[in-house]
Amino acid sequence: MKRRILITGGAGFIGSHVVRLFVSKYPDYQIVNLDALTYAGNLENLLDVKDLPNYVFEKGDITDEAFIDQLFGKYQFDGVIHLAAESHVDRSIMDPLAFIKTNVLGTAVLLNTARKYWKDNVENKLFYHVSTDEVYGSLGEEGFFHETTAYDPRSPYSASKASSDHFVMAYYHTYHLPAIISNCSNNYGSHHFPEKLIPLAIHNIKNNKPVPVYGKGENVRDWLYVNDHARAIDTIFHKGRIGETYNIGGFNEWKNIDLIQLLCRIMDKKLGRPEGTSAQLITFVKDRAGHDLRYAIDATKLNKELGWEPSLQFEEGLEKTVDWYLSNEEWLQHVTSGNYQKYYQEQY
Ligand code: NAD
Ligand code: TDX
Repeated sequence: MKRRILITGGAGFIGSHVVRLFVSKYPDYQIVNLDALTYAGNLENLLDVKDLPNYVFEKGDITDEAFIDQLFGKYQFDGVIHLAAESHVDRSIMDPLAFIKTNVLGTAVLLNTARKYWKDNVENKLFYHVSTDEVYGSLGEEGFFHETTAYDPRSPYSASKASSDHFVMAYYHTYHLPAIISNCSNNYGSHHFPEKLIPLAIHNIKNNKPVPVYGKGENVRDWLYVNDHARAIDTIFHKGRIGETYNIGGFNEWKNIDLIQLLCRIMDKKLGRPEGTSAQLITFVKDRAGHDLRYAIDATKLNKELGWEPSLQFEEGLEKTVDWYLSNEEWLQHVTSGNYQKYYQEQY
């Protein structure tokens, strides 16, 4: 079936991987990438696919009702994969309102417009909302987040994502808008903006700068290779059940300090430095306010119902990620100039 799909936030980290997968795997689909190109959006992420005939880029803001309405009118979308968001927890602590605007209002504008355009015929329509495991709050030493776990967001970022999830389900129940949500764990891989732990650490180790570890480094995250998240989105978009939530994760938990130690060993090897050199850069800094202790996703439903599973072991994915950063120096230079410097100064 030929489809017209709106992907929001396609110039960002995960979005660019989703756009790349869809335009190359589905030559019959028209893929429209809508992105405001904030500090996190970068069309250099899509240089390899930008000239494909089934791909179009539209610059615009998801909170701009008139623009979104005009876009739906122009393309008559039958699917939306919504990734556009403010995504960094530390920035949400500095400026919560920006997160409420984009993540809550922006999602509501998209839902409302989809509802308007799809109201007479919802057949073969789908609003797919990409969300995070952070909506479930923080775990102790044991247990997992399941699709039925009660929401308990604790940062302005996770509160804004939780709110957007609630609006998606409200539109499903109230207006019968066909919708699906997935909640994924921490992603890593190429094109990840270097404000986030893994690319920040790679960048700093390479440049012999301190690697900041918050608190004692005991917080635990469940890491998934970004291409595996994109594959999960593809699977759920095509095979998921309307009105359902799917958790996506790698069953791959790491304490931050252990992860950074592993990364230091990989970097020593790749840079030809004596073992132990990079680890000397580890610097414990003030903890993040309200720092969630542990996230762990149970992705059994997605595996059992739709057959998805991660394709890579963490060490292999991390090596591939390091290789990408070491051979894409120009990309890193571009994204770490200008505004990034100001943000980085304010952080420490
Ligand atoms: P990102 O910050 O790298 O990219 C976000 C993109 O959205 C950027 O291209 C940005 O320009 C765009 N954008 C921001 N505000 C916009 C607006 N008002 N209008 C239009 N475009 C706008 O984020 P990411 O890490 O790729 O995350 C993508 C989505 O996946 C987010 O919804 C995030 O909550 C979710 N998610 C991320 C992770 C993760 O580990 N990174 C894990 C689970 C879920
Ligand atoms: O410099 C750092 N030092 C450090 O110790 C940074 C940037 C982070 N950390 C810690 C905080 C977290 O425990 O590392 C862990 C990972 O931090 P981030 O990379 O900022 O990710 P996190 O806060 O876990 O959120 C990410 O995963 C879920 C994404 O940014 C979210 O968009 C996603 O929803």
